[in-house]
Amino acid sequence: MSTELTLKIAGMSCGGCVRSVSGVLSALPGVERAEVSLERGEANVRFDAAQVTPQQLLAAIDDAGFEAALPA
Ligand code: 9UX
Repeated sequence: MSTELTLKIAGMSCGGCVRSVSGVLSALPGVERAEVSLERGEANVRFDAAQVTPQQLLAAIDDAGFEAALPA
């Protein structure tokens, strides 16, 4: 069963950052789709909650050099 979440991401400055974030999210087992918006500073992610947790999504983005947070 897939879940959808829109994460807030700080620190993205160009399309390369968008590709980096898209890449690290897509590489996680259980991530089905990741749509990253530079303008909004967000990533909409659809994932299988049985395979990956929201905290793992945040950690992967942080490890890539950005600062991710759950929606307020
Ligand atoms: Mo663009 Mo981002 O030159 O990590 S790729 S600012």
